[in-house]
Amino acid sequence: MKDHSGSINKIENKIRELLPVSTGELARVPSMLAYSLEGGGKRVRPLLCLKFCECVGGKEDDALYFACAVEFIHTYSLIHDDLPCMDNDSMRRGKPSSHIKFGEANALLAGDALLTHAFGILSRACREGGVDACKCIRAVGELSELAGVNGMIGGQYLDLKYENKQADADVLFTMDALKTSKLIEAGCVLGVIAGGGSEEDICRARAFALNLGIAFQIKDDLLETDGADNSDEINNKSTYITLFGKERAAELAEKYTATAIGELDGFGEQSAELKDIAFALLGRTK
Ligand code: GRG
Repeated sequence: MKDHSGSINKIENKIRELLPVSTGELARVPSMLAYSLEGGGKRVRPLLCLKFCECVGGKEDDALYFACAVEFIHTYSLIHDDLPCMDNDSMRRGKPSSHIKFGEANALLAGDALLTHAFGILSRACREGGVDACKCIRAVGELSELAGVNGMIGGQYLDLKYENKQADADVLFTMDALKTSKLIEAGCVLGVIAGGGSEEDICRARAFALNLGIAFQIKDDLLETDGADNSDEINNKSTYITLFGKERAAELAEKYTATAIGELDGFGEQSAELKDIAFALLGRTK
């Protein structure tokens, strides 16, 4: 795969630059956000955002604010997902989870702050990033939908609802399509918007993200099954592995990746890097 360290470095630097700043009694609050944001994340969603922007004729830098806003939302979802009332995971991105480090109430606040700040970043894209105001408004609408009740939150609701219950294949697909694909879709669609792509480009990005997200979640479940702490097992969660077994789940991850890659054909040669990223995610080890 092509080396994406240049793009990742841009994302890392912008994330740091966009962190809220506080002093005095509040000085610790931004550092709680920074703790979860910095170090260890693969930056898949923001990278897809930059690459989709390029794919439709924009420059990576045009999509940087949008990319970071999606990563702020993603990081909030991880902090909340790790809480004792959710998945109860004590490690995240190779270090103690936010609630282990700062306590449960502060972790809740850190997640809330990241969520709120993400929408401020979309407005700053216009005010200080030179992004067209109409693109920013469209991005606000897309991100709130995709991260909201009919998006990521809805998926998490189903995930909790089906704890201790076997979900069938249809429920599982819906759950993962919401919980995981929707935020990946946010990265992809916001990239197309930033790059000035057409409505047809946005449709292609959505179809790609749906399939990539399912493949991504199956791979995540496979990695969790092989890891030391399997919170899916502890929480009695339904996954493609509990439903179909490891071998069939791995085949399904391949199938959804191939479908995702196929959805990019309409972009022509411009989508080569995106195809490369989708394929590489299938072979990831974390
Ligand atoms: C509102 C209290 C409250 C909770 C919301 C929305 C939510 C909790 C959780 C979202 C669901 C979730 C965490 C889905 C998992 C998606 C997934 C596979 C995450 C891992 O993503 P990676 O591998 O992580 O990209 P890194 O660390 O590399 O960024």
